[in-house]
Amino acid sequence: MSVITAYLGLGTNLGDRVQQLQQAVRSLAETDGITIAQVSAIYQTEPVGYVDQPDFLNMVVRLETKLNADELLTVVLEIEQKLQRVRTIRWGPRTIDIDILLYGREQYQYPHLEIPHPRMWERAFVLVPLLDVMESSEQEFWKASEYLEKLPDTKEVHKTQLSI
Ligand code: GSY
Repeated sequence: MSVITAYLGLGTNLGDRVQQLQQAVRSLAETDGITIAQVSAIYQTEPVGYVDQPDFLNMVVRLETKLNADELLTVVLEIEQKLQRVRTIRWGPRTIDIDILLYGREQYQYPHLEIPHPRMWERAFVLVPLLDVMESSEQEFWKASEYLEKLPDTKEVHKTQLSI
């Protein structure tokens, strides 16, 4: 069975945000078939999309997994549910959001799962933490820095001293 490197984006802007990030990463680490390789810094970020909501904390996790992409999605959805994800409005506040950003170099376009995540290349709150943990071969493959350089809003992404 092959081991794949995957990158997950985590975001939260309701409740105890650091604790929710902590619990999400701990749950991932405790899952059979997943090994956490690296976690990014935690960034405080201005909301994108629906702007009338609290600031988010965002981070990215690099992991090694024996799970296929569908199994990984199931794990992510279970963790979101366990953390009692609340989402009242589309694009609105949420206790935790976990997105599969990249799964190896695979590309999937299914109704329930799109990888790479369809909006990740336009979002500084994803790309800045992603570059903290992304292997250089993958940065080159995906041209991640080039996407980041084209973004106007990186100043709204502030590195914090928070840790999980
Ligand atoms: O896509 C994740 C949820 N989300 C976020 C987020 O995580 N961070 C920021 N800064 N804005 C966001 N808007 C949405 S929706």
